[in-house]
Amino acid sequence: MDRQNGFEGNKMASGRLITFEGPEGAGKSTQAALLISKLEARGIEVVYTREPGGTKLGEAIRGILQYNAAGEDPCPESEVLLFEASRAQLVRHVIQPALERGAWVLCDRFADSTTAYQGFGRGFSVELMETINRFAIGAAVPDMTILLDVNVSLGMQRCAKRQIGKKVQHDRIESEALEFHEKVRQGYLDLARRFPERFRKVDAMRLAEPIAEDVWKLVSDAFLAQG
Ligand code: T5A
Repeated sequence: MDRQNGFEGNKMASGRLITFEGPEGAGKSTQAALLISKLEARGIEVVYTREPGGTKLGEAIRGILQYNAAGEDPCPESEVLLFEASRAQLVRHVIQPALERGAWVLCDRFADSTTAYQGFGRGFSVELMETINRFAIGAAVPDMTILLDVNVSLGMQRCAKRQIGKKVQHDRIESEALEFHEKVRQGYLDLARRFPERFRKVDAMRLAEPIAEDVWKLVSDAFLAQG
């Protein structure tokens, strides 16, 4: 295993895989959208996707994981395996083909979410989560993981604000206790320290625009500097 990266060092394709991670309300979707417009303006094909979801199977799993679509709560072990099933499908059906044709894939959450939420948050062995992640992602190793770091109370405030006037309220995992979300945040910070080659931590407790400027600098310096 590549100790700097956290995954096997068997990268396979000409495209780029950039993953956005962070606690609830970190602004992952907002920042992904801003980055997409900058990349597309440069003529780069971008595929945006999310976890759980991104395929028919993955979206069905998302309904089960977030809103109990199967009619009962998944037990913690099932929860891990459902996230991984969604991930395996997304990699084989969307991410891998896109990378092979040279597209850039921006993924809103990826394998590190399982390590942070189910490992650090739920208390499963981090090593076990990393092993299952490697099975699910195969060669789809992120080139860069942007960790949008936000404190739990600010992230939750943003989520609550977004919910105002909507029928669907907080989903199953979002509704976990604040202590759970604090463990998730600390887990992400731990991962960023362990894998500095791949992780880029960005202070997400600011307005969206300066965050987007930092994200753009990180991405363009890493991948576009020569062109
Ligand atoms: N999960 C997922 C696991 O437990 N294990 C796993 O392996 C995986 C893959 C997914 C849930 O599943 C869990 C984690 C999650 O609990 P989801 O619905 O996909 O849930 O939602 P999240 O990925 O958690 O995304 P969030 O709902 O937290 O939002 P984002 O994408 O981080 O934030 P965004 O951009 O939607 O912004 C949230 C709100 O804040 C505003 C936005 O306008 C929006 O209203 N906002 C800002 N406001 C002020 N300043 C800024 N800088 C702002 N940026 C955004």
